[in-house]
Amino acid sequence: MPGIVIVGAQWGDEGKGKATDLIAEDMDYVARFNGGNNAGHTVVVGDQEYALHLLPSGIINPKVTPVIGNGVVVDPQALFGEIDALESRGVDCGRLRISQSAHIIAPYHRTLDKVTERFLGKHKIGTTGRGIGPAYADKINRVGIRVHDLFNPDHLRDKVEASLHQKNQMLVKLYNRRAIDVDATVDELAGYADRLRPYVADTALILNRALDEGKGVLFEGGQATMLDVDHGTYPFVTSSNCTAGGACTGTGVGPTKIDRVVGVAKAYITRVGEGPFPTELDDESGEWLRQQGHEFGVTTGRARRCGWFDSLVSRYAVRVNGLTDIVLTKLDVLTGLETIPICVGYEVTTADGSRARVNEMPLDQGEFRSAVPVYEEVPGWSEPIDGARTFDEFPQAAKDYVHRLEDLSGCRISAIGSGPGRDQIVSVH
Ligand code: 2SA
Ligand code: GDP
Ligand code: MG
Repeated sequence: MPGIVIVGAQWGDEGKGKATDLIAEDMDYVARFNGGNNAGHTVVVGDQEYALHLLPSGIINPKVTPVIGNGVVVDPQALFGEIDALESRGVDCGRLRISQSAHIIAPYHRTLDKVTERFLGKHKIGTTGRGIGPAYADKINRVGIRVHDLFNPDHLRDKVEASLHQKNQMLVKLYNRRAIDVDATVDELAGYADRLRPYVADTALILNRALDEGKGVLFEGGQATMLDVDHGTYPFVTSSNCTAGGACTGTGVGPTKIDRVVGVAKAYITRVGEGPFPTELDDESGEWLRQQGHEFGVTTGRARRCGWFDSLVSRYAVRVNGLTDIVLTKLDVLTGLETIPICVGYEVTTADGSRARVNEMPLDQGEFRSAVPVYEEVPGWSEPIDGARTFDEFPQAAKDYVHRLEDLSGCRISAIGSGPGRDQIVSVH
């Protein structure tokens, strides 16, 4: 059985939750490797819809052991809230295993996230306000608190003091806010220890042993390629590695154990938060996509920005993730369009002020910000496809659209989503 990585190929919300739930059918473990409860992954099973944030999408499947890897940032309050909500609906979360080395999102990280965004003003990132950036910043600054620190009260106090020392000076002097109380913070975090203990494990050991024994491990990415802190549209990114390499560093499993890397892409594109988005539609077509595709944030409820499929983005995602195949979702949403534009290049303003046509993702953010999409228009279809069970049943124009995206992306499309339901997915051979 293989090691399979699933990543978002665009700016997120491509339907990774659904793809993970499906591929998890044949897997023994599903491990989250990055991000935290900023994620919103939807899984629809029959008439039940589950919105997962911190927990791996495999949690719905009783045969799967869900794992939160060391690369994830864990907000204990959010974790227990999510476990309680799922257990009240009959989903058993007792199998969950959490890395002892995962970093904790403390209450002050949430405060700092919101304060920083407010002070950034027009330069804000449009974060989810869940404390993700400040928690990862502490990890990199070596003043983070890890899961195992919660089990040693003296150690925990030292860590909280070290972390709050500089932050309190900043909060008081720069932001004119009250200092955060060390004692109250230590008490709150220590209060989670007993409930957390049974879930905590050496997850790198568990996953490596599982792979060595021939078991199947699915590595589930949060957010997406274009939100990756290294490869995304920096600074309008999240603070973790959402690309395939993050699966290794975020779980402690080496790249030689990975057999397949699946990129999930929507048949169009959405983005939440700030930052450049060349194919964004700020008109009635964008509103049409938002309504047809129900494009609203699963975590914050924010309206998602919508635009046409961008083949520079998908080609880039194929490259930086080493994708073996793409799962294309929400093709059904495009039904009813007479023609469908596909972005095949950009007109950008270069550093010397001249205009140029580029066919690959410009890594200069100035150029990217100036990008005007060059479109190719292909015929649409009017027949609904949400009931199709095989690729052959799709209208010819839908098949041609899929093949064109495949050609432009330089990667095989292995499955197509034709609706939100678990069974609304069609394999492409
Ligand atoms: P953060 O909170 O520091 O990670 O925000 C930084 C940027 O990352 C974006 N981001 C997301 N983009 C799409 N979907 C996400 N999850 C939720 C969902 C979003 C929601 O599934 O709908 O409910 O609003 C997600 N999480 C982070 C974020 O918009 C910033 O651009
Ligand atoms: P994720 O963050 O990548 O897991 O995606 P989200 O759950 O945030 O957003 C994807 C949305 O699209 C969810 O509401 C899914 O139920 C829905 N969805 C997934 N695949 C399909 C599809 O093929 N067709 C339609 N219409 N909806 C889909
Ligand atoms: Mg989402």
